[in-house]
Amino acid sequence: MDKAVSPMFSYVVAFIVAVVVLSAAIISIYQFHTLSSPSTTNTTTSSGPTKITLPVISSNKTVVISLVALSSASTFNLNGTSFGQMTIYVPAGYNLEIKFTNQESLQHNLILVMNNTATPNAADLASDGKILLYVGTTSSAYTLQGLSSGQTAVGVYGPIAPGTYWLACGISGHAESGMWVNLVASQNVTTPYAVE
Ligand SMILES: [Cu+2]
Repeated sequence: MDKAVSPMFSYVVAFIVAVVVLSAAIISIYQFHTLSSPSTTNTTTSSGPTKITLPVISSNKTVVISLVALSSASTFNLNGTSFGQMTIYVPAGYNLEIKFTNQESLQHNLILVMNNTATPNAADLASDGKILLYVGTTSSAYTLQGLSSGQTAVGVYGPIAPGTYWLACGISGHAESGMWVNLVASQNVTTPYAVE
């Protein structure tokens, strides 16, 4: 007895097998893609801005601001922040005692600028606002010279008028490369703080 399978039946079986194999292939490619794609959920590691209360010498209404060019961070950093990532809020009318330390081998200084642009965009920051204080440098040398590695300098300015300022490195190109923080003096601030 020859139980010959009809050609039509063979074609149908072949077709079903092909569909199953193709489906399996598509599913595994899809799963691989899903597993290997970066997840768009649960990747948020930031816990939001960090708020730091700044010390005040109440007897003479002085806010103490300490900034360090860290050797452990990018070259043009202040306390590890760059490009205005940090904003310091102080009460208008207070004095500022600004302590600057340079840990890096590259020289840096710190100047207080009442800025008239949103971000530093000139090699000489005098073009971006009015320079009010020089820390670790002088009014004639700030675009060139600063503290050497391991040095600390302190400057005092005040009383500060309401407005927006930068604390930035005055050496040509350093602020443009990110070495600046924002400072806001306002009647609405009672306790000075920094946000980064
Ligand atoms: Cu610098």
